[in-house]
Amino acid sequence: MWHGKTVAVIFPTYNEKASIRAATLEYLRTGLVDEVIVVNNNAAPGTSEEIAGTGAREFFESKQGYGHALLRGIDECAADLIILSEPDGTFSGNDVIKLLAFSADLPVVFGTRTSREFIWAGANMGRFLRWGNWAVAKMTEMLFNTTILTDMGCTHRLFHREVLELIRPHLTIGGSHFGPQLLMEVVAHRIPFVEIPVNYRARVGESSVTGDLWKAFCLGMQMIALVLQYRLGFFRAARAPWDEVVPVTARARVADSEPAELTRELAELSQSMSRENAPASKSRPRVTRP
Ligand SMILES: Nc1nc2c(ncn2[C@@H]2O[C@H](COP(=O)(O)OP(=O)(O)OP(=O)(O)O)[C@@H](O)[C@H]2O)c(=O)[nH]1
Ligand SMILES: [Mg+2]
Repeated sequence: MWHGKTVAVIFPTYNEKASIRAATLEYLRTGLVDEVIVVNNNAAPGTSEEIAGTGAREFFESKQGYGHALLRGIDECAADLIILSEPDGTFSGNDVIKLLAFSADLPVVFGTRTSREFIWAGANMGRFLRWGNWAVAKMTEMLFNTTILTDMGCTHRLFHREVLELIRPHLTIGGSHFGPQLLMEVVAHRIPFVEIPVNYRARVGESSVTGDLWKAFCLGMQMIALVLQYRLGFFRAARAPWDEVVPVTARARVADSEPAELTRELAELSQSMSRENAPASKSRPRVTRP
């Protein structure tokens, strides 16, 4: 729970039998996550047994692919704040609070895996992946005049529920470049967002996407094609801008949900501070220099 809003984490799973239990518990242990939704995408045998008893809810999605799995999770999720992640050990539960902190100001918080200080030893973020992701993100930033973007495909992201409701009809990609499509739909709807560095650790087990350089290169090409298609207007024609559809800003909604007690305490604190910082009493004699 965060400022009266429920928080859910969605994990798509395919080949994470060895890490999914620890990942689920790591997120629940933060005390901020109300529920973990696991979408079993024809996952390795034994995955369900690993999830059992953790408190996570498991759904089964038979349509194969990263996008199909995440979409199923989104459709099943009723939380106010929805965090996407992966249960392969790469993302950290400690970053939940960072995503949530920015959710008070903006309806979308994207993670980036390309900040050097956050890339752990052994993480699959070599030069090619890091600069490739950065280059396509910068291209997007320039073509659409967005705020800073340095990663197109980081799964670790937070959305206010209204955002996903707005863009859900336009999410059509079932495969690996669903991540970039999600980002492009946020951009196309002109939904305010911020990108923050998140920890990126070594994966437990084999990566089936970006571990293979050729697959990663093809994914990069698909990302570039997708961005250009959006820029050329193939997908953008019928997008209603966020400000027109959801006129109440995320900031106002979070402020509304702050407990009255906290608001009163803050008011008292600011009053006492303004008293303390007020110029010294006028009755006090001025110090005159000789
Ligand atoms: N490869 C693959 N992953 C799937 C599928 N369905 C769900 N996923 C999930 O998608 C996530 C990404 O797959 P990974 O094998 O970790 O690929 P990756 O190298 O992390 O890819 P990036 O996150 O794009 O860097 C994992 O959480 C998988 O469980 C599927 O059909 N194929
Ligand atoms: Mg992964």
